[in-house]
Amino acid sequence: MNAAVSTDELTDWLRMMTLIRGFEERVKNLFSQGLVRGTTHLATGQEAVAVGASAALQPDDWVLGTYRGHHHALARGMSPASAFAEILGRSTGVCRGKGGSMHLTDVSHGVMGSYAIVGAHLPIAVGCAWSSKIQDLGRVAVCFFGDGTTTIGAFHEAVNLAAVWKLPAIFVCENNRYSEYTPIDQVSPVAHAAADRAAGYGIPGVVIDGNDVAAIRDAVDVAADRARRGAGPTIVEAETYRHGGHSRADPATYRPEQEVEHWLQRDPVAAVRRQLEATAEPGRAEQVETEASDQLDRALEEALAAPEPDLSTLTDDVYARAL
Ligand SMILES: Cc1ncc(C[n+]2csc(CCOP(=O)(O)OP(=O)(O)O)c2C)c(N)n1
Ligand SMILES: [Mg+2]
Repeated sequence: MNAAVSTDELTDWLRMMTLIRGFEERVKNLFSQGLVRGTTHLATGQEAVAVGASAALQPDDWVLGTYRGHHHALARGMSPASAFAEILGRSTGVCRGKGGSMHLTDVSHGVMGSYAIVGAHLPIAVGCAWSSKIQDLGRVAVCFFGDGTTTIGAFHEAVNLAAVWKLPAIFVCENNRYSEYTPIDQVSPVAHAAADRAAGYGIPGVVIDGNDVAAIRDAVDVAADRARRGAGPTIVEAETYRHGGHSRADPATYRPEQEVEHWLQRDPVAAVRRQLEATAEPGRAEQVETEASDQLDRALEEALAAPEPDLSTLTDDVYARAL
């Protein structure tokens, strides 16, 4: 545990975290300019979970996330241009503009979907893990979900089956303390809504600092090793916080000011930046940030220039063709 972090790793982490943060800032602006239909759920403040977990995974491992899923998709390598295009409903989007912010999917990067129904993707992750086991693929399936999801039946069914069949699944709970507007301690009888439940399924449950990239990488590394050995799943509970409201319609006034301030002080992007500044040559962090920002500007320009899908493609990729 806690393998040393190199300057190159810190550079990669800052680059990706800055990219995710900047991507979501631009998405927020696009929505407020009325350029996008629907809604969006930002992961601002939770970037470390996606970046840390990805650092522990192999390119052919699978991840499944939620409607709050921009960070998972980008951290796994989805191109920002095709993610912007998807959110803007353009034909060059990862789902050809038919999925939008809540449904980013990119099988070529192991992003097996983002799901808007709370808890629905946990059994799907178990299906991925089962396919890996029966075909002896050596791949793990990582399922990201929120604290509130632990109160959904599908969470328990999925964890139970994965534990009984010793499937290579990793259940990563991003405990941001709220389920929409409800504090988790009002709906969970245990202190750690996900990890404390692990004992009931006879599997490890670990609680980690979800704003510490290295801690997440190490925890997922241990869980992935266990999964690949055939020893079964792990629940990793990452304690974190969303800086903004649940969705773009939520001003988040139900949260105590001091609580918000406490977590803003623990901003994971600023933390990685400080770490990099302490080890790299002067100017490295600014250079990384400028490059990420330029990359995003180019990606957004490309997405905005792309056409909307033609009406004739409406049902393409919607129905499976009979063989
Ligand atoms: C089955 C189901 N019930 C209710 C909702 C409405 N809903 C959307 S997000 C959400 C909160 C989920 O909270 P949590 O699991 O903590 O994830 P977070 O949004 O904090 O990332 C709810 C209740 C839904 N989408 N699906
Ligand atoms: Mg939550």
